[in-house]
Amino acid sequence: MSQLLEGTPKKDGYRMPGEFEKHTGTWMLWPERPDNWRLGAKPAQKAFVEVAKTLSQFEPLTIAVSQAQYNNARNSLPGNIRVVELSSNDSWMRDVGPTIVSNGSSLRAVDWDFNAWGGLQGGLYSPWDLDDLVAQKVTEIERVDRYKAPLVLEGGSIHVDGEGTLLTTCECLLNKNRNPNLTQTEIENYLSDYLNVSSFIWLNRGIYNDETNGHVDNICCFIRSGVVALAWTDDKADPQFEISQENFKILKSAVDAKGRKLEIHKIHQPNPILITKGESEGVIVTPGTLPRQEGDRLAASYINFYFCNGGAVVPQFNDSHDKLALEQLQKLMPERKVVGVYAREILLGGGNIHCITQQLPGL
Ligand code: KQY
Repeated sequence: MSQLLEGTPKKDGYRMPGEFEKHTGTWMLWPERPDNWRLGAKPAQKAFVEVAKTLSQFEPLTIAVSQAQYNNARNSLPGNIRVVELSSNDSWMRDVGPTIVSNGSSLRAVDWDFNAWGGLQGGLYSPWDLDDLVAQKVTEIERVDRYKAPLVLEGGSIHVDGEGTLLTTCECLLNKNRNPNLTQTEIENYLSDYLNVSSFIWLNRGIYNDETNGHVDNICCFIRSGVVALAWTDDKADPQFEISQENFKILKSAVDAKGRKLEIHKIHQPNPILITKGESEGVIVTPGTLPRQEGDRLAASYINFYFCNGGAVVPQFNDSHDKLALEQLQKLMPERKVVGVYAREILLGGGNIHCITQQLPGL
């Protein structure tokens, strides 16, 4: 049972905890659609299994899967992972799942509107009706009561420090393909009401060529309150250079909700990763779905990692920067075990490890 609630989390004393705080568990979805995942999603499924096995060593994990893929998913995943049948249009639990808020003794959910990253003006596929119901279905299974927020928002477009500060990008949240009738102030007011935040850090743009319109979870995240990691490049010829410089300046002058200046750590991104001919040819072309073309640059970033209890699961690309990213992140969070998972197949679908996971905070 999950009740639809009146009011807002803020009025009721609930807040969104930082992802780095304790979790009850994690939810993921199983990849399947052949017009986003090459070769009938087989290689992506293997990568999701690796993420799932790694993550489930740290905390309880549930994977939602369609009826058609139930046996395949169940047989591919170890028994410590709960597999439930639940329909969706694709597999981005970060964006379609609920945002869970806590008052310290109980959890509630925020269920945002979802329009597939831009609706009919630049969205990535249509229809998205099944995705839009995922948050509600998860709250039913978890028996968590739910607020319906009147705002188009994906979980990957926000990060919070759990102490009143929210990090996002203008490129995404102010994009006319999300909430065209709302001003920045009106959007901030909704975020304040539904996440209980009071201070907003607006980065400009996200990772170069990110099909989500620059989700913050690919460019910058909180390591803990007061400390952020920013995707970086030293290559002045890379269009990412200017984007990261711009964001660094914004972070440098930012103050969080507690009045603190931020400690900023630069994490050098991998060298540009392009879609190969073979990878492109493995994806079925469907009208209205973003094509995967040979030579297109993928939005690769180590920042798209996921915190779990006592650990962090970090994308790896077989790139010369992989090791450094792992070492830097491990140094930044010595209390956690930082683990790399090869994630090119997830990247080929348009996101990464953070985008395919959604936490249920702890109490
Ligand atoms: O990065 C994400 N949060 C989701 C990416 C969606 C890509 C759909 N093809």
